Amino acid sequence: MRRNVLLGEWVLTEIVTVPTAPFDGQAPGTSGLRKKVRVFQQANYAENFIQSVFDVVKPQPGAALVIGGDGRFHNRTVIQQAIRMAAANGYARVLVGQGGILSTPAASHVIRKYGASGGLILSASHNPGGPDEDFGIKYNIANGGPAPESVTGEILARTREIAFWLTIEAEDIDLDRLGEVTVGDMTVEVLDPVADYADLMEQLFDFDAIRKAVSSGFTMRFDAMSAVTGPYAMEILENRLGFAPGTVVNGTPLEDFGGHHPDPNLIHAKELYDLMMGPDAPDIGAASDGDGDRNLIIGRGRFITPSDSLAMLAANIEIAPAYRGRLSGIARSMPTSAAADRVAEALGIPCFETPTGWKFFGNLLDAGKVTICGEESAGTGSDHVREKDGLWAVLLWLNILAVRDISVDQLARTHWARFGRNYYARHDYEAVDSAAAATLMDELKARLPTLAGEMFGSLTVSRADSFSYTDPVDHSVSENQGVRVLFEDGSRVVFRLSGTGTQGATLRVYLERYEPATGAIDAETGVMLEPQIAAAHEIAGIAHHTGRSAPDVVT
Ligand code: VG1
Ligand code: CO
Repeated sequence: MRRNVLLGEWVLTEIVTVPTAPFDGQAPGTSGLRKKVRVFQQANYAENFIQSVFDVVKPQPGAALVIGGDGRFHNRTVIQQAIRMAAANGYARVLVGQGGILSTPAASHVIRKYGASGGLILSASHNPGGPDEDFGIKYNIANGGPAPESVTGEILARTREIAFWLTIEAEDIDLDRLGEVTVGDMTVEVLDPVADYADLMEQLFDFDAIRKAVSSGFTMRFDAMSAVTGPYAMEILENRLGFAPGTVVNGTPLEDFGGHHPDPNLIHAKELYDLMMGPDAPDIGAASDGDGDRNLIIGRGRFITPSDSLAMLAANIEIAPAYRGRLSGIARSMPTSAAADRVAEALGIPCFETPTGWKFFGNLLDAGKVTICGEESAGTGSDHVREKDGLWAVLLWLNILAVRDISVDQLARTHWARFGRNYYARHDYEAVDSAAAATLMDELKARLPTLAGEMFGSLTVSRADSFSYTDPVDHSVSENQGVRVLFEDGSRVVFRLSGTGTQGATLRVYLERYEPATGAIDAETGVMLEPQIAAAHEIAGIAHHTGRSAPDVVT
């Protein structure tokens, strides 16, 4: 209700009902609904999805909603609309990042810190931005994590039958001005997107130790890729930790990420990679993606694969103050290498293998079964939030290096000398014809029962299956989470179709081979994986189905 000043009486804010019809294909994928901006710009498109979320989560009286995004093109438009819709759907309060900005991990933290009932995160992560590029919407629940499949399934069902969405008549708010405003009967607070997150990082890590290393000459470069982590990295690395001005490059978030893919890998962060392999390399190079949840770690002359990073961080995490004496378990997504499993085994703690996507870690983290988790796709995180967290991983690396007084390369070598090395690569075949990709996967699955015992080059298949996961906490089952082919020598190939692409299908082929500490731990990854690459081609008929003999991207 709102007071009508002229008449001196209470009136209800009028809720406007807008008729609509369902759109096909609003299924939330691995990490929310992702489509081209042009698709999202259609009348009712974003509104249908947001209303479907509200219809499913049914905000209770007093409920607060967090809204923020990675600043890409179309971010502000959707935020203004979402605020009006939240007011019409009964939210009491919206917390929105200044300028519409909240990195994905920061949004997760804000949801948790302020006890919000959930949040809308607007991002297409590492995908390019701009009028002809990608946009996305994801709903996170009260624990700060991406909605689990039970919720996204209901949202999808709702999008298929939606007939109207609710809004109120209200002007756009000033997203750039900190403080509270009223929209209908709802309070909107525009908050500093960086402060709470930076404070949290300072509680978790030994900033003094890092500052000391910096003052004794420890150097870094952080490439924010013109995406959301710029302001966070500036505040934490340069202002609070004392790294030299200019340590953070591409630190201003741009709506089109400067025309690049904000994807922190060796292809899209090539400049950083070249610097780190050259004579002027600082001690560590790092980067994050569009929405700030991924990380890339490169030492002087040494790239660390995300799978190795997870294992190395897990092995050293108790160096960081907030984790001392409390590493309960590790979780990794199925395609992530088993390097972390060896650490868990050595430490006598469990290691969980989940399907791809951070939503599968939520229950394990909530139940205290795991403290750290990670994915081969450059995602690492812990129980401090319920999303993967790019800067968190970078800071944990810094904390470990500062305290152990060791280089990235030395740390990696010491790790492999103890645990052995999991050579690992992912080959992506992008924008493949969707029907062809589906046929490839279908034929592959049809072959599974008879694959065991078959030989591909020097490799003999020991087991092959379609990965199915039973959540150890709520016992929900997720089937068809990727095809695994395991060989007798312990190596493996995994096949999956991406759930985040916006164009055709992306086939991901994951390759892994283990060498014990006594074996070849300093060889070239590409060479070491040749037998697995050849086997993957033969088993899946990649060239036959996709018309491609080589991947578009190797990470
Ligand atoms: C990819 C990665 C997955 C990650 C997901 C979201 O999914 O493989 O590990 O969780 O992106 O990451 P897919 O279905 O395309 O393989 V992020 O940084 O986009 O939100
Ligand atoms: Co991301």
